[in-house]
Amino acid sequence: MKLELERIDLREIELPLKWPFETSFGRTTRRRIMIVRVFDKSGAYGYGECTAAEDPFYNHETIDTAWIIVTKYVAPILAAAHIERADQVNDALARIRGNRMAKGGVEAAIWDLEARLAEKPLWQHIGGSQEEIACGVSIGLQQDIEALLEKVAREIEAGYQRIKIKIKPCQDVALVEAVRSKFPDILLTVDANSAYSLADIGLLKQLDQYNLMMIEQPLAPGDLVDHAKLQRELNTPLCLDESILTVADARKADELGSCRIINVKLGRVGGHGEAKLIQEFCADRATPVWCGGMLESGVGRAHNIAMSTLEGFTLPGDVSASARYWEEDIIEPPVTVSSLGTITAPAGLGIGYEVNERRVEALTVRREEINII
Ligand code: OSB
Ligand code: MG
Repeated sequence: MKLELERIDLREIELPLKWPFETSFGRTTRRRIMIVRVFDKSGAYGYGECTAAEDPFYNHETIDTAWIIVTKYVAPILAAAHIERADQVNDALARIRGNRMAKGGVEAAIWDLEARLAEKPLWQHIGGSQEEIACGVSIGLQQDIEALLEKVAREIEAGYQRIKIKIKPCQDVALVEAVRSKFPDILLTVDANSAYSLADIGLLKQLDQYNLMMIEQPLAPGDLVDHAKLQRELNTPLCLDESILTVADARKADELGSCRIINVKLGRVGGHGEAKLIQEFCADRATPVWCGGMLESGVGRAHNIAMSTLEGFTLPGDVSASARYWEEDIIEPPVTVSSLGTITAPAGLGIGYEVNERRVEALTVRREEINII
């Protein structure tokens, strides 16, 4: 069945987080989220979420830059490309350099649309095979170590299979020491969000004694060479997040030895097409990948679940229950996690969750309709 794209309905919704989320680059208390709905001429539609944040601190994009890219470039380029299948979108949008979160929100919506037209769950439509996915949590920087230990205890109790804690200079070894001594056997990782440089190699080496599953993105996004130098000095595997935007980046990181694990974020890599290429490449190289998170609403979370069912996703991801983020999600039912720390891929068509359109309408602070002509 050929797609005939007609229009994009862009919305910005505001959604307060239940608890602030703090990383080495800043603190988020409420999300401004771009929800993308792409219609085709038959009236069918698909949903996507742009994972750009409010500020350009994780990467260069923001919801505001993404809004411009989608309205001014993505829509007309899709029109000119006469897209007939979702797997053509990634290549068609390659002319737009960077801005992968902007492109990825639309690309994901078109995959959902195509899955619904094919009357299939999205996860099957993109080629996923793991009906159950393994879940971990990402715990932000806390006020003090007691608060951190309490959070870790709560998430372990809930069943999550892997705990990741955020670190930054002066809040690193002591946090890991405290968590590891209280929880000697858990799968534990740390994420620095690029807060260190090679000058910190002595400090980063101290982390080797805590049996961490990985150290995520210690150095700057462009520092593949420095990550390789660091990896040679460490026993703990490095995992790259911010550094990996494309399958070409994954290949370079692999050739250089910059990491041993890759975090794939659907938005950061520009959508399901590129995510699939990265996990295929990594599966060939026996490099484990897992699904990262960007504090998504239910729409982005549902796409993350679908992506996580691809065969290369072998480690627990940062895909966790809606209730960890929101009083009330914008999808029904909300995403829940079993006591074994798993999510079952939904059986419904497309993303497999109903979008609560009344709630989306009530949360909308900006809206724009763009024709794909
Ligand atoms: O580095 O993985 C990250 C959130 C915002 C920006 C970057 C990151 C994160 C997270 C949260 O770690 C993951 C989640 O729970 O969605
Ligand atoms: Mg990260």
